[in-house]
Amino acid sequence: MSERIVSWHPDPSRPRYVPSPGAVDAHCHVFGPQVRFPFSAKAKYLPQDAGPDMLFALRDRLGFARNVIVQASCHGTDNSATLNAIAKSGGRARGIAVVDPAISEQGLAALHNGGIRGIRFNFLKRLIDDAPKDKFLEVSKRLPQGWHVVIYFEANILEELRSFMDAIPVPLVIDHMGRPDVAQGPDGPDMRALRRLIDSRPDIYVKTTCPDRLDAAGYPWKDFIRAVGPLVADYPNRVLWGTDWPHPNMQDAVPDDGRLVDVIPRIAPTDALRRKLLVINPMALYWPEERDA
Ligand code: 0GY
Repeated sequence: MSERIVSWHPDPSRPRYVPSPGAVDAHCHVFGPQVRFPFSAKAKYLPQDAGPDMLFALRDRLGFARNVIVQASCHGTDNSATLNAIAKSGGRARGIAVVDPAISEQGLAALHNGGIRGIRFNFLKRLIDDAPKDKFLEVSKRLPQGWHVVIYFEANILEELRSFMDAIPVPLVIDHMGRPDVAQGPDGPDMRALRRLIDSRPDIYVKTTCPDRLDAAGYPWKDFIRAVGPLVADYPNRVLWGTDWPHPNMQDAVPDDGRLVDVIPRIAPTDALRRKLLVINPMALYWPEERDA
């Protein structure tokens, strides 16, 4: 693997929808810059640099106030690039780390001080070599106070992961809703399985993200909107939203971030729903001290 890929739009449109004041982009990443933060030897893709300055310029262009930066698989378990971006954000970013499950208490405390508020378990075989459930469970039991676990999996292994997820003793956030087949519609088997999962405990959140990844019919992502709108309406306290910028591995179908933002009012048609999706729910997970102040 030698070619460094570009998966983000060079000039995203300005969205028509203006996000609620204080809106949080709760799923995005940074790549590098590689000279300071080299990619992992195990990386399954090598992106061009997409560092904090680019991310924050996009945040401002799209009308968001804050970011939650999720450690991307290409950086392995070295969270330095994510921590660097958080440090540069002036308090307007927090993050999700990927850790070696054997990480020490001091290592976890250092991540907390750097603005990390959870860890991610990635079950996508095309992105990681192994996902040891027993070790993941062990580390999930000794996370700092207030942290949660983010899980990335595809719909075909949801049932297989149920007992593992049930045993995680902190809140769970599901990346991209566990990648349901949105073409099945709002009552299709994938969305029903997702609803059963959400119903199974009060502290599961789902990211209603990535129409570009999930809707095979492409823009204007009608299947995504049809499947996800009812989910937001039925679970307004359990949903998050994010751009997924810089859209890892989407180099063959790079989405326009402005169009992604314009999906928000389609899946959350009232101001009250949008405030939950973009402000209240992510603030509770990532900046709870501001909510409690
Ligand atoms: C995403 C999705 C992907 C990649 C990663 O960590 C990653 O590399 O999450 C993907 O390729 O589906 O959320 O960014």
